[in-house]
Amino acid sequence: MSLLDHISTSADVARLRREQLPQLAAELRAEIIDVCAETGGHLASSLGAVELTVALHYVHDSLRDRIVWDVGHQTYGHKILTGRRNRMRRIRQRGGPAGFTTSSESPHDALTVGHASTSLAAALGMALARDARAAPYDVVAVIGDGALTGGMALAALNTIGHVKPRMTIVLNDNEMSISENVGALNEFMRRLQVQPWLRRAESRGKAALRDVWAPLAEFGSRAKKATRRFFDPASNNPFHAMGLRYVGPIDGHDVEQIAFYLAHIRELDGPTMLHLLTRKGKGYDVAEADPITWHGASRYDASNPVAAGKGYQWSDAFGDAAVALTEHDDRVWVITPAMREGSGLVRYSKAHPERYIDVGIAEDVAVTTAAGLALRGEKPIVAIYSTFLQRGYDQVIHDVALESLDVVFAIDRAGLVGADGMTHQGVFDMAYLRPIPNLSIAMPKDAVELRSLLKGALERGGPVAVRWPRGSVVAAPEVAVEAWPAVRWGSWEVVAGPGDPADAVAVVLAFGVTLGYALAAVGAATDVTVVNARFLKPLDEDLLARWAGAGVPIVTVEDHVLAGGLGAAVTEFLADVGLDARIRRLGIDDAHVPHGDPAQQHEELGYGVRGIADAVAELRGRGWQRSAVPAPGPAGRAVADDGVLDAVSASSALR
Ligand code: HTL
Ligand code: MG
Repeated sequence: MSLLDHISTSADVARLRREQLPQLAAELRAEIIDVCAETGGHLASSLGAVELTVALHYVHDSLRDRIVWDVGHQTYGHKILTGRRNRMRRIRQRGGPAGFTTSSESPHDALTVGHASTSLAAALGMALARDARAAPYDVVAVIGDGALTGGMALAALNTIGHVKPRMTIVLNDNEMSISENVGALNEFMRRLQVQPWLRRAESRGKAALRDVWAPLAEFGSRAKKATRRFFDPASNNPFHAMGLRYVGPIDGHDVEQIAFYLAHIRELDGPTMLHLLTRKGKGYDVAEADPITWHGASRYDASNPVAAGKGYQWSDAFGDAAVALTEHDDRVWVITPAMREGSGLVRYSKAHPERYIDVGIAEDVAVTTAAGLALRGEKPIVAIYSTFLQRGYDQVIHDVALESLDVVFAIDRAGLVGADGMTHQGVFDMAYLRPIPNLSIAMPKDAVELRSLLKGALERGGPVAVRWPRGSVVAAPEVAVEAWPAVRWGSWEVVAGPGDPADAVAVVLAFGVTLGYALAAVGAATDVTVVNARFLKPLDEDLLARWAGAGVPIVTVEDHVLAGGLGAAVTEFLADVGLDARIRRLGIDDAHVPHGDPAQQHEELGYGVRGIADAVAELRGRGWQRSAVPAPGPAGRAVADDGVLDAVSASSALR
């Protein structure tokens, strides 16, 4: 008999007998493997958290209590147990559930999240709110060992240990971030082994464990000595030093045992950390054997799982360029905040371990470490996703740009990212970087131009951001660094159509992904010019002034929010120099864009091939008509009830 068929909320789990929990865990695991086979997703992390998930729902009620998952990528089990089982076959796809906990998706999801290290501070806030209202619920934060490397998590622990609200912190420790976890705290946790006396009690059975617990939980004076050993297994336990009660480590795949501890901890005052040792990918051979590959899986055949090859990616183009540049100049370094695989740095980390550092999930540290290196004459490249650079923003301004230090920001996943959705969209970086003095921003059209821009950035000095999208690209031919063509800084290039404004009825300014769309939209037309506007800062002011001055209507196209992007930069420049150009700005208009297929979303948001063609037709046919702008939809709305892209109604097809 299937237990899972009868479960759609925590209360259904709580009705089970404790002995049934292992069966539920087994069913849940099988279901997660099936779901990910169809859709891909964060398989290994979710598998490692299966027993924890069942135990949490057995002890806690996710409608009443607040279970705050960090990152939220390990919650496929949680989603299946809380009424979303049927919809899971479309997880991370258009209209399906998000890949992370999302409070607008379900009342069982305490937090909308996707970036790491936020759970502890958010849970602290919830516990404070609860206590202020004397409300009767529990707050449980679940944080991975990787997420615990983030400064925000550590700073929140510092406050929690000081304020001491009643809360449970589950440390889900699988010794892995996406790649192997790093850091001194991580090394310390490896030294914390399951206590021998605890293991003995465990092997004598749950009853013995209960006997051990009873006096411990009471904190009676008689039990104090024994208690100390259990709660403070190493005299220098840093969690204890930070003011937390510490329990563990315990086996994170013994569901009954986890439930047992959770039930007792919720009765205790103050904050308690329960340390679980888990295995990433648990229960699925391929994922256990290679949790890095199966961290984020593409779809697979569940009976014969083989990881899908990805082909040559923009990240690979960057990694290859970085290796070559480091061989060319031994002052070049690469810093990653925990994204070795995603940023294309596996080869680099092996080729140049002495110039490579993974700082953990600590983007702020990545940026300021680069500043320190630059201050001593080195040439650091910070390899970072657009969405995660948001975590190092003050550091970019304050630590790098004020003194115009030689730091290159190698920004990956710029633009819509697809399945990761709303939390991971790389559509803000130009807007937040553009106001920073001394900093250049560029985006290449291909892998050859990527190399040239990186080389130019290092030679030129000062802070430079080079950004590129997620996805595949044609590899650049292997050529010595000396022979990589130089790009004149701040120059745009005409890639199709008339080179003389006198012969053009419109000019499309595009870059990155949208350049391909622009070329397709313009097609065989001989009177429309397409420009690779590869520098957002500095703009190619000469080119702009020439075309606008000749009265050629302009279309700008960007895979980015309109506020503060290319269209904004162009419009501001033209206004400042007194040129009154006809201009349409295509891009994302004031909306959070959920998960989906990026190419489809670009079309729906009005900056795909169709949107560009329409804008050009409009400009060449009837001239500039404000009335052609469609009525905007609800601004800033995110996911509609069915999760379908709501921003379409606010589409920027014509502007
Ligand atoms: N930086 C920030 C601020 N947030 C995220 N989410 C990342 C980078 C990328 N990232 C993940 S999952 C993950 C990283 C680095 C590893 C988390 O390790 P943890 O969990 O030990 O916490 P585990 O996978 O179960 O071992 C995603 O973007 C999904
Ligand atoms: Mg981990």
